[in-house]
Amino acid sequence: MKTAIITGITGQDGAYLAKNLLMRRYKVIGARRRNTGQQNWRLKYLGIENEIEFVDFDLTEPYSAENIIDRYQPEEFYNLGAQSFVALSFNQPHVTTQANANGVLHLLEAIRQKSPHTKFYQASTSEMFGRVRETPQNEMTAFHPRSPYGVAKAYAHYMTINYRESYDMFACCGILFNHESPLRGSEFVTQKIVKGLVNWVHTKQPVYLGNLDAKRDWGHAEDYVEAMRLILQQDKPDDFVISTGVTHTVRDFIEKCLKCLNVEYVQHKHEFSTPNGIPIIKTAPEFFRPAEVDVLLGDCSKAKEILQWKPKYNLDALVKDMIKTEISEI
Ligand code: NAP
Ligand code: F7E
Repeated sequence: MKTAIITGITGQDGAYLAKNLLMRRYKVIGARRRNTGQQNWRLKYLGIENEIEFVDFDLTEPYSAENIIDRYQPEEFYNLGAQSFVALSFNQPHVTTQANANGVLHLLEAIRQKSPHTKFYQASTSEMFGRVRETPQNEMTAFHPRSPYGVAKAYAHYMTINYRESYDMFACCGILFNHESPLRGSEFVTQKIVKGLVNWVHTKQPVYLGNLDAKRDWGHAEDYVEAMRLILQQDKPDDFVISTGVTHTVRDFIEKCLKCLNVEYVQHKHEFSTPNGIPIIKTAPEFFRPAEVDVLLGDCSKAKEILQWKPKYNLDALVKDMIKTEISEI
């Protein structure tokens, strides 16, 4: 039986990855920080809360990393913990850097010193491409991050590669493009739209958003956690772009949701309304960012070839899954 530690176990990806590994008979150690709320709701939703051994952990505390790595000596370590909300990173750049950059250094150093056989997965991100230098983006595309979140993740990405090259560690980065699911946090645009529009059907309260023209390559988290697992099963450590290879605007996502909900609509420059003028989507300044990533589109040819990975969900299937779940929950 292999042991895997997952940081960020209470988040979207942590929950799906835990389920994936438990199905393969892993012992899963969930590294989570103390919290007074309903932190385990995703694990409960997937019916796996009782199959996980939890351990206290915070990315910002170096001893925390050392303690858990020394104690469990895991075969695999998936670092999915992060302050993951890009918009918040502009208001909390220090907290974001402590967790997303320095936190990763703590883990790498703890593995080097206490458990060098442990294979390490770092949750890198398409946000590092930022103001993109080429389209589509692949493993060789230069980074130009546009947020404290992206900058911190770029540091962690290079540090992971540096530990691999300096100390011969099995340390890998998955450069994952946006991935969503019914378990996505409600602050991210897809879930905000899904929840807002299902609520609109009942209340006619408009949903307030920011930039409707941003383009993202959206996949399904269930597909993407399988790629994480595959990355750590290879003969040699390496970095991989994980994406669908298709990009859509926020507007497209809204349209797909409205069609799924059978709502008739007309589009204007900054809003959506019904044909007789009832507002559905409006924009508000607080949801625009100081610097935006306008377009992301991933080229995952390397993952397809080496990992034999490809996504099962396209955007229509993702929208359907999210809307269906939201409707069944209210
Ligand atoms: P998420 O749902 O926001 O989950 C983030 C997790 O990190 C939560 O479990 C959170 O715990 C934990 N966390 C935050 N700060 C921490 C700290 N100081 N110490 C320990 N744990 C901490 O994010 P996700 O969508 O699952 O993403 C997983 C990882 O992939 C993140 O690193 C994210 O940056 C990266 N990523 C995500 C995407 C995407 O589209 N989803 C794409 C590329 C990369 P609490 O429950 O205590 O808040
Ligand atoms: O924004 C625009 C916003 O917050 C997507 C994280 O998982 O993926 C995620 O980061 C786009 C942006 O995701 C609203 O300006 C418009 O252009 O859903 P998001 P993100 O910033 O792309 C990457 C790969 C990660 O690594 C991150 O951890 O949608 N947008 N109006 C809005 N976004 C939000 N959140 N809210 C709005 O009202």
